[in-house]
Amino acid sequence: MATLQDFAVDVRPTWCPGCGDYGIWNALKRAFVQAGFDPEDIMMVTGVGCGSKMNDYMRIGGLHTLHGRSLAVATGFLLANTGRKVITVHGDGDGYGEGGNHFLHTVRRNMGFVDLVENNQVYGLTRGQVSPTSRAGFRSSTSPSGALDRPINPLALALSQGATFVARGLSLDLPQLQYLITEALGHRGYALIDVLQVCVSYNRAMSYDWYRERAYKVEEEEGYDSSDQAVAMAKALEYPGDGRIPTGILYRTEDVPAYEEGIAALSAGPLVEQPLRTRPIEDYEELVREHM
Ligand SMILES: Cc1ncc(C[n+]2csc(CCOP(=O)(O)OP(=O)(O)O)c2C)c(N)n1
Ligand SMILES: [Mg+2]
Repeated sequence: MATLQDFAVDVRPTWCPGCGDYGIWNALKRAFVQAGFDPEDIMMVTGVGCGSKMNDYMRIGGLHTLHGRSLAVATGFLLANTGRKVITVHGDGDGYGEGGNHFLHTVRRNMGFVDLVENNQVYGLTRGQVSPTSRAGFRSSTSPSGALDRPINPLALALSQGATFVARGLSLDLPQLQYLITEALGHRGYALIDVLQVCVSYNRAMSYDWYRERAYKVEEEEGYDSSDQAVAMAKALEYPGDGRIPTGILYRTEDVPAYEEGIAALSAGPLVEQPLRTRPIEDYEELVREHM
């Protein structure tokens, strides 16, 4: 059984002091241990951004991809290697902006991996431009008079496309985040965890206290039914909004098969472990004659 120390590396994060990514970093490692994974079981696919540096800071398999492309790369990786536990970790710009198209299709396919989005509602790495989840009126270098766009609602969007696991965490609530990640790691299909993350440098208005005053846990609401899609949608529509922020597992169903479960070739095991079937050179020459 692996311990936290097994996931440690000798590299210090370059995040700002007080960044919400530290909490997410800790919660991820603790969840891997709690869920019983060894470092070599995990493949973490990231994009580009502050939060996408995550796989540099722990001992696991890692793929650092292009901005917005982590879901596409994770899909390819998973289909070739269903024996690994795949998790994508990336920012709100990466996941919902540059990668917005991949987001929709990953959800509707129910790809069997965890998608953790560090949603600080700003482009952090490039020093504070407006992102797809920035609130309307957000002042930044690219929106000096305040953003005109209304923010995307990722949880509602995911639910509308048939998502099978939709959760929200807070970077400042480590025990809840560890719980959400552990549950997501055991989910059958695509599991979205949108983590509202404090950015102490470029989104100072949304401070630790700002979140504490607004956030509440759906699991503490009497009779909350996380298997009811309509109830979950109503919760999802509360934020972004004017009032409170629901956190926890808003919706979950284990009744929908993951995409990869439907692929006949994978019933013989992960592709990377199946014998490579090569064909004689005459077959290839025949093909060339036929098509050239
Ligand atoms: C195709 C492409 N467009 C733009 C960039 C520049 N760029 C790098 S990181 C970034 C924003 C990252 O924001 P987010 O995904 O929210 O992550 P954060 O830094 O906030 O954690 C941008 C626009 C890029 N690297 N590639
Ligand atoms: Mg961001």
